[in-house]
Amino acid sequence: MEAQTVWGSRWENCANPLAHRIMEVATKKKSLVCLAADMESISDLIELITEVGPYIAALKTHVDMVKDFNRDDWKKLTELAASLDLLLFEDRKFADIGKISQNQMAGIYDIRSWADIVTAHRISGPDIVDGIAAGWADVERIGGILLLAQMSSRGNLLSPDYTKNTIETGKGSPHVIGYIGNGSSTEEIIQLRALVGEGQMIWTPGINLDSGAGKMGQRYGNPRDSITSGADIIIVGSGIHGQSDRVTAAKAYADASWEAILERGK
Ligand code: 6AU
Repeated sequence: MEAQTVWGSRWENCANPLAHRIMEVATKKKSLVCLAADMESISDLIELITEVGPYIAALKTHVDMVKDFNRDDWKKLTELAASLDLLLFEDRKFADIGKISQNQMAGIYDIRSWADIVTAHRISGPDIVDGIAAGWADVERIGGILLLAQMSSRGNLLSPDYTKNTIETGKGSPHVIGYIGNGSSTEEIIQLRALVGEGQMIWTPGINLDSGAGKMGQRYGNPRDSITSGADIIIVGSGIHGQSDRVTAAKAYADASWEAILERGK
C-alpha cells in the first residue's frame, strides 16, 4: 500500500518533509508506533531496539537519563536506528528562551547532531521555535519540533487556552511538524485535531493496552481510540519495554495502530 493512500488528506496537507518521511516509514512497517525507549544504559537501548526495531516507526529517547552516555556508543545507537529506518526523536522538552534553547541543542549531548525531532514547551514564548531551529542550522541540519499542546499526566497546567496559543505558534511554521496530544483522552484529541486542522501531525503519549497501568499520575488510553480520534503516531513506552515479551507487545501495538489508520481512512 502507498503512504498517500493510507494517510489520505494528512499526506496531502502536511507540507513538512519529515512528516512525509515518518508516514512513509509507518506505512512500510505497518506500524504507527513511536517507541519511548526509556532505558538507563546504551546497551539496554541497543538490545531493545534490535528486538523491536522492525515493528516501530520512530525512536524516542531521553538522553539525559542514560547513565553511561558517551558519544562513541551513542553513535552506534544512532547508526542502528538509521539501519532500521527509524527517525530519532529526543524528548528534551525544551522550555527556555530562544538563545538558551539554541545552546542547549549543543552541549554535552549535542542533540542537534543526531536528533531529527525534539519536543518543546511553548511556555517561554514563540521564539523557542527559532532557537531550536538555529541549533540545527549551526550544524547544517534540519529537524522538526513537536510542541506540547496537551499532556497525558494528571493535573498538568496546559489549559485549553494554552493549547490554542501553542497551535497559533506552530501553525505554518516550517520547523513545527506537529504537536504532542493527550493520548489518554479521546475528547481532548478530537478537540486538538479540530484546532490543528490537517496540515500538521499529532503524536500521543499516554497509550497502553492496559488502561490501569499508569504510575505517578500517568493516564492511558488505547491505540485504536487515539488514532481514530485524529492522532497520527502513538508513543508507547512501558507497554512495550516493560513487558516480558517485548516483540509480541510491539507487534500488538503496531497491529492495533495499523488497523486503526485503515479504519480511519474509510
Ligand atoms: O508509555 P509510558 O507511560 O511508559 O511512557 C510515556 C513516554 C515517556 C514520557 O516522557 C512521554 O511519553 N510523555 C510525553 C512526551 C512524549 O513528550 C508527554 C506527555 O504528556 N506524557 C508522556 O508520557 O517517555
